[in-house]
Amino acid sequence: MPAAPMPALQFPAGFLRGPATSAHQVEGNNTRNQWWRFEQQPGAIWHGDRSGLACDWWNHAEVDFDLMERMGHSAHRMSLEWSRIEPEPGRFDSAAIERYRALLDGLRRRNIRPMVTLHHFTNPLWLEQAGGWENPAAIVRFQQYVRYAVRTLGDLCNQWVTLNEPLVYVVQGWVRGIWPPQKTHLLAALRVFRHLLQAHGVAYQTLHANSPGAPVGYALPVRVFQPSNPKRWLDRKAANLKRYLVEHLWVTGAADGKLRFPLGLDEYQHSLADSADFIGINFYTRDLVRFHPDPRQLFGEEHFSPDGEYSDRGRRGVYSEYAPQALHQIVREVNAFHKPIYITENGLPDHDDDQRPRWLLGHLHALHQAIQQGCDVRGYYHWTLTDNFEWSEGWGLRFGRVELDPATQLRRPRPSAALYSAIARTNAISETLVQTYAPELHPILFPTAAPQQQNVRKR
Ligand code: IFM
Repeated sequence: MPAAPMPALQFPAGFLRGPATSAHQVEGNNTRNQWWRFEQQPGAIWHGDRSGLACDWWNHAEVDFDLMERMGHSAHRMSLEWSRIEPEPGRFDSAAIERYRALLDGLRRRNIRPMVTLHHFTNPLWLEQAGGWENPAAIVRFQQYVRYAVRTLGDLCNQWVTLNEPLVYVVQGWVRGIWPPQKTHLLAALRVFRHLLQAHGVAYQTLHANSPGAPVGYALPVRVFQPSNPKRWLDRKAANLKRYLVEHLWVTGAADGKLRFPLGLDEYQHSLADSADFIGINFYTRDLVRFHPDPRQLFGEEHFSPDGEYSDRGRRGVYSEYAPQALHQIVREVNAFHKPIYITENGLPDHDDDQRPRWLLGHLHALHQAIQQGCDVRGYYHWTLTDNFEWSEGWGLRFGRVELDPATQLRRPRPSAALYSAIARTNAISETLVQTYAPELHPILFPTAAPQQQNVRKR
């Protein structure tokens, strides 16, 4: 007699499921920001790619909204493009706001709850020309834009993210120098970081003053740096230093309002204190760190485990190692701040979709375990629905559950689209889904069920 199926791994009622996107990566023709200008430089983007029409959301986002609805999504994290809303300093564009109102309304009519990010890597060209985030005036400029956005969109959006991955923005632009403004200048990097943290606090207050009931948070890039050799003191110190700079400075600053060294000397910022109603975690991988004397590497060289499993990004750089246990670890750590947690991004580049189903299941299982252990996780935003413009890697990395041909705008769902859709619809991971999409995970997700035949996938 066949064994009765095990009970599904059920997520709590109201747990939000849907994709995450950002304006520049999906809208198309965002010609007034610094990324558009950067893309025109020869050699800036892999294979000379450009964002171009991207996923054509400025004209036809509803095509993907329909897909989300059909896939049973209950939430979507998107961002606003500052350079559309304020194309010149102090001149706000009501037509852009009308389009964003239509987008937010379109989501709500499909029963998809929007979470809106106000800054996701791009700046208006005019801000960039005035010194960008190195200039403290950016904080006031950002506040004015945020005030306008919440006053004109606040009736349609009741959850806000101030800034996306501030540390990624700083490291890529001022430490590694591979994103605009292409600098390698540690002091300037710290200045920008400090201004971003202050801007977060100011934006938090502005959002609350204008839309008191709407929760506000940030989306933190988390890489769970671990010592390459835990027995080596220098490796442990190097990993801890990275965790301090990349994660702790921000999270603790937004909790107690202090600008810690090297951002400041513990100055207290009233607007920053208790400035997160929730914590957003963007998780893609863990990093191993071995000590390195180079201060530009922050005294730690990042590398991946030699026997790890990698996404399409391979061993080249970031976002690559399969490490759901690190997601579990970080969720438990962040839970100590007693704030609701959202996974504001998680995904992988996988053009042939031979890993995505298993990675999805592995990470959702890690979250499920954390929830069972009492962590207050309220939702999971998968990066992403449709292939989109992946910054320096252009169209060379495919993060979508739906394949997109940017030239024709034709969309073709990959197998993982049906998987995530089934999870989203039922708010659960069933044994059948695991058997169908990643049987090798069955003993891990359903350890007390009858043993299944193992089918280990390629590395
Ligand atoms: O595409 C990016 C996104 O803009 C920020 N987080 C990581 C994603 C994948 O690299």
